[in-house]
Amino acid sequence: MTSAEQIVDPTAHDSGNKATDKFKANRVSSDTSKERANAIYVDLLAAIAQVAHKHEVTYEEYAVLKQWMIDVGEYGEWPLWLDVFVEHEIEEINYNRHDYTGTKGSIEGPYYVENSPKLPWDAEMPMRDKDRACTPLIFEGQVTDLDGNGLDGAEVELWHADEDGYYSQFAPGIPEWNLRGTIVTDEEGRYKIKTLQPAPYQIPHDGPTGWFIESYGGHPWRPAHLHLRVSHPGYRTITTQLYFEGGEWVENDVATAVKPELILHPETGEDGNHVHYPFVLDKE
Ligand code: MBD
Ligand code: FE
Repeated sequence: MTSAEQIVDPTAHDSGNKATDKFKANRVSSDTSKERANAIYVDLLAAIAQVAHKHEVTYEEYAVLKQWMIDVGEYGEWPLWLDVFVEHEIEEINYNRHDYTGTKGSIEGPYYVENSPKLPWDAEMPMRDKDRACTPLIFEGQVTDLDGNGLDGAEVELWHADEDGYYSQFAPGIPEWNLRGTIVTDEEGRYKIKTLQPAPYQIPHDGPTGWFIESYGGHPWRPAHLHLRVSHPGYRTITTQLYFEGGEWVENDVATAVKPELILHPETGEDGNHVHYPFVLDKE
């Protein structure tokens, strides 16, 4: 593509490949032993065998699966498909593994970017005039420890989609850090962020993840949501999402990432919608 070409609609191919490129930039590893890997893979293969036998999968269906997996890779949609359909299980398992009593987490999803611009505790998110014309959302609260002491200098990283459902850095034509910021709490741990009211969100569905959903008669919708990562040295970092009471798809999220504790109760004011949320961090 030349720089003179204008992309009007971001495609699944485009956002998928951006998510894949971002993911690949950090090579990951884990200290899984050979014994543990063996146990996991034996069970994984047994689960596949069980499903194949149960449904007497045909050769045509097997070929379609092979083709589809190749397509998911070529469209760069593995981060999308895995985070929509698998990440919530991993998140739950790893939350239950510890006896945390602080704020609950949720999945990160495919569109987190680290090192977003630092903002003071009372700030407006980076946004365009187009975003400023939407219903404002004033989101405030306090970051505390388990005893309720405010945490000075905690970082509240916030990212969310614009009114069209696009995330900066994953859709073309949006300023790099649009609707992404790292708010630093004041000495009492407070934060107050002005952003826009997000809308229900359709995951990219014009590629293999969308074909997959279409094939079984599902839907590609997520409820309107804010993504957050809240951290302070010495405390457990929380990755979470917040939703809006009564919002469409809150009861039926394609990514299965809603928990009752993560639902905000908006109050409508003259200057926009107001929501409060406390973040309670467990010690590391
Ligand atoms: C999103 O915005 C998202 O939050 C998840 C979990 C999956 C796809 C897109
Ligand atoms: Fe999202």
